[in-house]
Amino acid sequence: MALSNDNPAMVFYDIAFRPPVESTPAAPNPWKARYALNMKGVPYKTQWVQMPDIATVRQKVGAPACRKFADGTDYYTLPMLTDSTTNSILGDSFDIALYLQKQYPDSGTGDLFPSQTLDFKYEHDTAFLVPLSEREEGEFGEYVRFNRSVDSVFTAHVMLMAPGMQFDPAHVEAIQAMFAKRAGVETLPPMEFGAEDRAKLMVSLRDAVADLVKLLNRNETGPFIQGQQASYADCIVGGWLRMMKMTLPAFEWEEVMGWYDGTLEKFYQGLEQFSQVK
Ligand SMILES: N[C@@H](CCC(=O)N[C@@H](CS)C(=O)NCC(=O)O)C(=O)O
Repeated sequence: MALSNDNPAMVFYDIAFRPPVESTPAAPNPWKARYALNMKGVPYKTQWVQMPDIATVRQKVGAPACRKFADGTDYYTLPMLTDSTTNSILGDSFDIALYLQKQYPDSGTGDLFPSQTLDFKYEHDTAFLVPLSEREEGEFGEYVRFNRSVDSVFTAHVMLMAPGMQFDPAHVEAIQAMFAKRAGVETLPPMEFGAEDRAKLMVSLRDAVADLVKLLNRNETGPFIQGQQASYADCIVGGWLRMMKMTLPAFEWEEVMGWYDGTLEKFYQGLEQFSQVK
């Protein structure tokens, strides 16, 4: 079939959650890439993948795993982007954004990696978790470090989000079996924990993002870190806020939106224009 707007050269692979899948994407790293694709305004279509199928789909496309489990075995993840015009396969959200910037330097909102100071640091013992975003710092070191810190702060509070992930009922058993196997147990214990523990974790997250909020407030001309100019740094934060929006109970999400005089709400609303699911 010839390439067209209905059959674009770029295919973006995201994790399928509860149907209708277009209304429920909840994974933060795919969201970072979706924001970047939409900022660039380039044609692409989404291929939805059930979690237990990610490894097979990546292997079929020829994308090596970009994460490892603690025992050293491959951990296949999404997002992934393929571009048939350049025969490219990108298997990591950061690589997708770099690729889009290289291929389409002036499209859409322009430079995804403008030079800027991203001085939010979060260090936490997340050794119990498999690292999400290990990579060489290279040319865009400021963005790499920022990605790592933002991933860490939200990952350290992921227990607020994990119980709210809603999978396709047709696949939920297979998904739970996969998680149990990873944890080395027969059956997963219930993930819910008490209201008091959740409330404590909410306070912990609110305090942990104080410096991130300062960064969001630094330029008063607009909702983004650089004011009116959106960049990949905004996609990184937006990806995690999206996950929270999709998984927290409504009253907790409202609370988050109200933190720090609504800074996070203003930021989140600013990103709405780049949130189309295509
Ligand atoms: N460094 C990778 C991390 C990707 C990643 O961890 N993706 C998660 C979703 S946010 C995933 O695919 N998880 C699948 C699983 O746990 O089976 C990236 O930035 O793309």
